[in-house]
Amino acid sequence: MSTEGPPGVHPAWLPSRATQPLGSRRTLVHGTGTLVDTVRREVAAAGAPETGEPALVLTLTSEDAAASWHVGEVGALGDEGYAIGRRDGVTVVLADRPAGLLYGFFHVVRRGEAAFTGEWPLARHVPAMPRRMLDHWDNVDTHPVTGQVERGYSGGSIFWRDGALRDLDRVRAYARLLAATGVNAIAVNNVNVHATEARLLTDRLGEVAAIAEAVRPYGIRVHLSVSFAAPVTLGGLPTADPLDEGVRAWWARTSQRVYEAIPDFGGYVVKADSEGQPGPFGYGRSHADGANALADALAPFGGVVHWRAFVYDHRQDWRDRSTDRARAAYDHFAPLDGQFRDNAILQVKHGPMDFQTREPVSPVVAAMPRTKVAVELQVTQEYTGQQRHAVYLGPMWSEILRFPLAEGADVAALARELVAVSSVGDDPFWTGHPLAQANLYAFGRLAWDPALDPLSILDEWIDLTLGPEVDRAALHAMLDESWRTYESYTAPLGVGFMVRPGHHYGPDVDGYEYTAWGTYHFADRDGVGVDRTRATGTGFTGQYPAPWSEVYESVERCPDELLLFFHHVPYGHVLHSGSTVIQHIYDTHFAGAERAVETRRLWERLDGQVAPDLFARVRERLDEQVRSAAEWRDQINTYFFRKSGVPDAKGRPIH
Ligand code: GCW
Repeated sequence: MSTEGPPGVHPAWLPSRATQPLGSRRTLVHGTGTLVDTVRREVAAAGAPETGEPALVLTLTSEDAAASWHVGEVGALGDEGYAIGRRDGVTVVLADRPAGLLYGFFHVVRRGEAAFTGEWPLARHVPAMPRRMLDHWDNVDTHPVTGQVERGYSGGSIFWRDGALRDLDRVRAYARLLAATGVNAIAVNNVNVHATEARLLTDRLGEVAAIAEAVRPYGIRVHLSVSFAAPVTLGGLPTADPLDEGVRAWWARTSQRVYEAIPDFGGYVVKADSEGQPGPFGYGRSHADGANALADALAPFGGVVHWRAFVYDHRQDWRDRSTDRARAAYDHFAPLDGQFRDNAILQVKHGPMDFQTREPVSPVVAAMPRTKVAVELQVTQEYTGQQRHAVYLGPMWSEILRFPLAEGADVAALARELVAVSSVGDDPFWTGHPLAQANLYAFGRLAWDPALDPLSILDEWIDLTLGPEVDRAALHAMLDESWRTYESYTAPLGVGFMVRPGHHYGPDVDGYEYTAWGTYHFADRDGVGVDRTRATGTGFTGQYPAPWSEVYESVERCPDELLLFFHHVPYGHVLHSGSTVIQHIYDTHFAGAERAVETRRLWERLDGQVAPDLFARVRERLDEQVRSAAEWRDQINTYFFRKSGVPDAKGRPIH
């Protein structure tokens, strides 16, 4: 096993340099199991000497070697937890189960030399969420409209090429990278399940089994997106009605075959009655009926169904201002609370709309106390610059996870799991934009521990990936505020979209305004924004628990950054910041585009400090970011100047 991964592929946060501190010291590994063997192989690959005094001991708590450490003090470590401490010149990692040993190993890698200095008592590390999952929107075939990876900005799929499974070396390296962040599940195919991909459930199951085998040594279980219509399209049945006995028997049989091929198979992911995908509504059944049919088929084998809550009317009449897409998930699902099986997990996008740069947290997360809810993030940057703009999303996700949505509970506490759409493709840097690797890294780390500081996570990524010697200050100056920078030159004050229809890159203020998609800003000559109040609007604010139902309802109390999400206000409305809405639009767009230029300038400081190909790739993307940010600035400013007739108080060029 090479520690650098497949040739021609960037090692990301696991270059051989990262395992050097460990590789220069004798390490003992005690225990048995596939994942313990992985740790042994990792230690050997790091080059750790086999003689001399041990400096690192990795042991299951059931082994004799654990006896001299006061294991009892740290309590039970569970399936994936570990404890790490250092005494008498020896660093110890203890785990109850093999997966914990693997995560403890990567903890040592992260700490580098610091893992071998000083003395510290055993500290316990257990994941906040039992499942930390990445969903791939990969297709086997290249789809005529969306390409091979839907919303993929990193080349083709790492799993399939030319309609067939690829060599899986790259997938093994991917699994290793993910394990180092704490991710333990992947769904391998697009939730929009096309004809070829539907067959991964049946006659092409062998391909899924091969992927499962490749990722298993890193503690990762495979899930599959399936079509709700599979009993009809694959099984030849006349119906996919979830209450039909024949349909239920088909799912049971099919799932049994899946588990025969993949004993640790994770389960199904389902996008139903959404954007054209089939679902239970077609049979007059509820989404609980639909989810439970699949959950029942998986239950005997310990599998779960991830049922997506992204259900809305994508054939809306834009003339009808009473229909509100933001309301849809709650309206459909909240009444079903308590009806879902234990092994059905409702997967809810973090915001009520669709992965926008700025949205309030989805009220569904607090509305279903008797349902297991997974919160879904988007690592792939569909709406945040498509990996052409340098946008570090750690601060956004941290803000979401820490948001106190319910009395005494933040989103991290309300969510049972964290899921995200992956950003990875067959690009040599994995993520297209090399700096976008930090997002993938941060997702896993925050899913493990949502309380982590996203800027410290960024430091970890920098240290591991680019080395401790690089100009860290320049990277922080580029990335710490980059999400807010992106926000500042795109759609203002939480109003969202304003992107080019279809591919969603670049500005088009009215691109979706007169379409059926339900994503409007309602700008006219007097004002802009969506009235979602109970008093005069769509009533969406009523889906929130107190105090948010009141805070968002009130134009005075609503936070500036969400003002246009919840209210339609005149251009002269004065924000908490003291600025008017129109002047805020001008100021933020001029400043944001300037910060993009500054970001590009900062990167020049890294010239000679990072590999030339990586340097060049980032530079090329920054050129595009600068161009695109200026285009956003000019289109947004010009649009609102023409609508409002209000000139910029500072007299800057508006066209
Ligand atoms: O954000 C939208 C995307 C679609 C995607 C959908 C979803 C997979 O534009 O490409 O489809 O969300 O999340 O299902």
